[in-house]
Amino acid sequence: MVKVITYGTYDLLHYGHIRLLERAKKLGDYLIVGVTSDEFDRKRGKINVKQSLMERIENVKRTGLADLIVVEEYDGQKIDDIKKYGIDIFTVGSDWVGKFDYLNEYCKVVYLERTEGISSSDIRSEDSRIRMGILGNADSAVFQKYCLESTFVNGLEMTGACLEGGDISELKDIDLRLYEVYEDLLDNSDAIFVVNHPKEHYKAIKKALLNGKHVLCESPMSIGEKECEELFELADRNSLILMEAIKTAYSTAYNRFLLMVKNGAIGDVVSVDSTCTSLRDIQRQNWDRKQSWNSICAWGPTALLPVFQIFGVNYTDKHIISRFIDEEEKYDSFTKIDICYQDAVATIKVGKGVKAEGDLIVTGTRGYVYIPAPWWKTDYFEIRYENPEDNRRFFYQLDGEGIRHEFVAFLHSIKQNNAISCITRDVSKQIASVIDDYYKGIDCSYLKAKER
Ligand code: C2G
Repeated sequence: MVKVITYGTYDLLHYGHIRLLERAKKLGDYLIVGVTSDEFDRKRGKINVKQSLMERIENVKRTGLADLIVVEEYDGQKIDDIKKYGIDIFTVGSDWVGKFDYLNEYCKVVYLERTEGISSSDIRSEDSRIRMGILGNADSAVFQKYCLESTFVNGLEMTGACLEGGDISELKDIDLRLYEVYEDLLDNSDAIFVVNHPKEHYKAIKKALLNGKHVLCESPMSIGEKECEELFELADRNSLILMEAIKTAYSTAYNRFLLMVKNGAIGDVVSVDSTCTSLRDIQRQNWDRKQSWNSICAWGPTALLPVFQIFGVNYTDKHIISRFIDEEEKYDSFTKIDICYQDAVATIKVGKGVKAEGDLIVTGTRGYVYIPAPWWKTDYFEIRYENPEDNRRFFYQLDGEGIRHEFVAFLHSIKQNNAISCITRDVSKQIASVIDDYYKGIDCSYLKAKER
């Protein structure tokens, strides 16, 4: 009996896949089909897969061509499977020519002609083409980054930009249609990515929702819990998606770390220490304080995210300590916030005018989690115990700092008309509330910068 094996994602099964499986079957007497797991696809950069692993397995099964279906979960599994199942022939479409020649050491490798004119990514793009406009006041480098990230997301087209309060000619070298006024951007978009100054977020989001547009907004969504609540209600009333953007929340490693902590990997969590600093912005030549986000807005949401996601939002009290660059503008160079719960405490430190080790440490009664700087671009974390031999290390590839994953979640939410955000609404509202208290001076004390 000649045994054949082939692998694939088989998302939105189409005749290109089926023709491949038919010809693979004809190469021998017994065909094994390896269907890739969601995690394995994400790890190898396939972030747009629409269907779950079970749906994809079911579709392959229904073809009746596979004698056995296995799940491909890790690099190197092909060699293990070839040995385990005594495979005679490995086959795959000709788009992979050369990539699997190394398997000739274990079995015969056959590349079958790929069927032209059909692909899962084309199907994905057709049925979920969303035109996204960006409303910002950031520099063009940031717009470049967002445009690049959007190219990895099937069906998402970054179509236009509006630079509020900025010089639109700064964006001349990005391939986006530029709009002088926000209304024109709205008229030519299905969804808006709001990244202008946080003080303008509430107004910009409300206008987009009232114009029937979905909204993804860099956190904080508003300055004040009440406004945040009002925006979510407005989105629900209009069956629109309103999602908060904190890219860390969409990194696989960050979500794995959170899951392990919640599953008790380090025992009861007693403390979270989260630090985010960067001098880059204020050291830039053309740094403009009026346009620039202060430390609490630029870094506060990210630093607060693990605190509220681990302990929840019902803390007993907090103390905000800030050092200003500009007291009138409430532009802080450094802010530390201590947050107390019944049975735990958290400290965040954020700063655009200081430099510190940007790590995240989660203290537990059995061990602790250590995420090294820059922890917010989470791709690696350690779980450490008293006995170092029990320590565990985890690495999950993070492409694009998590922005493309954020876009995928936003697109899926629009498609399913159901917000599948990694950030729950109570966390969004509490972030808005803490920043509101900062501006109102509630629970605050201040460090006096040294007179020069
Ligand atoms: N295929 C094809 N014609 C198409 C599309 C896909 O012949 N129009 C083939 C691919 O070459 C592959 C199989 O169908 O052999 C499954 O394709 P995908 O689901 O896109 O998965 P892919 O990632 O290409 O699978 O490690 C091997 C990879 O997993 C191969």
